Amino acid sequence: MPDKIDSTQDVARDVSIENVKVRTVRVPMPPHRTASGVVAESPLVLTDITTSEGIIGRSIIFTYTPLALQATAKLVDKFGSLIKDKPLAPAALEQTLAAKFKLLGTQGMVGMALAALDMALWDAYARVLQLPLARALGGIEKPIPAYAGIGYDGETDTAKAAEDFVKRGFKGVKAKIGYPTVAEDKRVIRAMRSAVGDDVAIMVDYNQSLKPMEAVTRLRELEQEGLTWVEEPTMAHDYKSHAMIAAQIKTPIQCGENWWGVTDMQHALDAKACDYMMPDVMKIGGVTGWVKAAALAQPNGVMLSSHLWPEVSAQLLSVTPTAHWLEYADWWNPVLQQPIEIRDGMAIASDQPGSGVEWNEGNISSGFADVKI
Ligand code: SMN
Ligand code: MG
Repeated sequence: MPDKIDSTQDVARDVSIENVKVRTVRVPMPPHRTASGVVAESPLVLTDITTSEGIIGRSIIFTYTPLALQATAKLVDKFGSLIKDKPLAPAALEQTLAAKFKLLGTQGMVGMALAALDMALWDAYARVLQLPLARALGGIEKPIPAYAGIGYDGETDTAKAAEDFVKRGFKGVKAKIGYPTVAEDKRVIRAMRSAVGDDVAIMVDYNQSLKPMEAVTRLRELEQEGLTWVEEPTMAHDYKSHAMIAAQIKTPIQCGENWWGVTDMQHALDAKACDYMMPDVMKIGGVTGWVKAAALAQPNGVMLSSHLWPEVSAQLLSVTPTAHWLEYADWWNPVLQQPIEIRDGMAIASDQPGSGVEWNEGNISSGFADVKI
């Protein structure tokens, strides 16, 4: 066997975890409105795992509200102490850590903190192998169709935002709806359609805001609008009602961003809750969780899209047999050295070692005072 291959294997085998560093930042952003609340800023936990080789793995955790920021960071720090001096073996560490939370469970902030470590461990692992994450997972990076998200911003502003994204090359746009009446929802959709034309995919997102029967009556009225999907019409964990809606509505139903781990995904599959699935790499359990979700999606014939985390998700969708759409958002660009590139509407997964997460330390240390978004 050639020496080169032996030495690479040895490098990966001997690496252990030396240090886990955790920071918090609050990145300003234009408010993102939904029918179920506003995201006014991006509270992020930034994790750096330093290995014995000096290679650093990084991850971003998004806590939605600053109220959960410090507590989540504390958990990442606390759990980080459990992996010090352990071999850099992300999938094995995921099992070791999960075992410690069998009685408590791994939903909520516990799961977020575990995902912070998992994503940083995989980033470090890919960097040790000097491969993009997609290749470290045995695949190859590939372009993924990207759509851009638009808030609950009314007819005129939603249509204008959609038009701007399409001018930038996006082939899909998703708007938050769930206005007081279906007539208003329809007006927003039609304004978007007339702004972007027939060749652009339009998705809509109710963010869990409708009662199940209300969803059936509303969505029936939207069946002629040519929507690519309707997302989370009702409560995320009410799989039975989602199944009832999906059975009666022709437009594909999309769900997944609120599933905690693949067990939730399995429950959704068992219930036939939706046509498409879009796990969130953090809530589904990091890279390890996503890989399990991708494995579950394929035999069930389910197309998988991503939720936020465009850089990491581009790597993961590259190795997902049923990859569908990547959700584009630029909210965290200020902390990144190299945000994901969109070329002709496709997300281009980084061909550099790692998961695509490298800090813009200048912006992070400046506290974002001067960051223009
Ligand atoms: C969403 C993402 C982030 C914050 C609020 C809502 C969302 C989506 O539902 O699908 O992008
Ligand atoms: Mg959504």
